[in-house]
Amino acid sequence: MARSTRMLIVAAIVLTAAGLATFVGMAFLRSNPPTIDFAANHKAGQAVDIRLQTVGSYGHYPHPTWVTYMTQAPDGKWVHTTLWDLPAHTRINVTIDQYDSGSPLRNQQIGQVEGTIGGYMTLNGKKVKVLDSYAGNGVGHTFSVPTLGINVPLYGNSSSATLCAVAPCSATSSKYPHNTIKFSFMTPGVGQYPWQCFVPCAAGFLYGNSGPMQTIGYMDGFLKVVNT
Ligand SMILES: [Cu+2]
Repeated sequence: MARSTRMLIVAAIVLTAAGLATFVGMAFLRSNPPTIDFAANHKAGQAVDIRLQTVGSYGHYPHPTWVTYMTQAPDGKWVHTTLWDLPAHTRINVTIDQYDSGSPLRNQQIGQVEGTIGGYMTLNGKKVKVLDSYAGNGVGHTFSVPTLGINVPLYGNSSSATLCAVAPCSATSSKYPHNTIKFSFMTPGVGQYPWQCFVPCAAGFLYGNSGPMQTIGYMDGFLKVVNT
């Protein structure tokens, strides 16, 4: 075989390999974390129910020690993601099972419930408008959508209790303490609205503010509001 032909074949193989690697890499970036579709088959005027949980440590690869949110998909499966497709101009009923501990807030403002329907949440069935983070177990996380003015503080569990350390915690909910927080809000028009936790809850990171606090799928995500 001529040298030029051999070089052509080698170049073709190298290019194909590089192309495949790029394709696989991009596919991974596109699909991780996945987006849960709460907008499919949505009928106008119908509310959407979402169940989430907050866990002190994810318990799995690649970051078993990172604090995280989890999302229950419409089929009941728990998924490690914070990305959701939501129908526009729709009431969203959120339930959060909070399995993590809490602490006093650095900024008392985020102990206030804001932007929900009625301006309140329920904490284990009781109506609450503001949490005093210096009382009881303090605040573990928040669910906050700055562009929509939404803020919901999540009451902590006693740090002396044995807390759930492997997500999802639902299968073992009777074993581990948790607080159940419920609230509702209206989605706006089509757009991507970032949401996040505002408690610096990333243990082991400078000021608790990097790692899971800056990673989609853990302590922040997007409301992807779509037309249905
Ligand atoms: Cu948090």
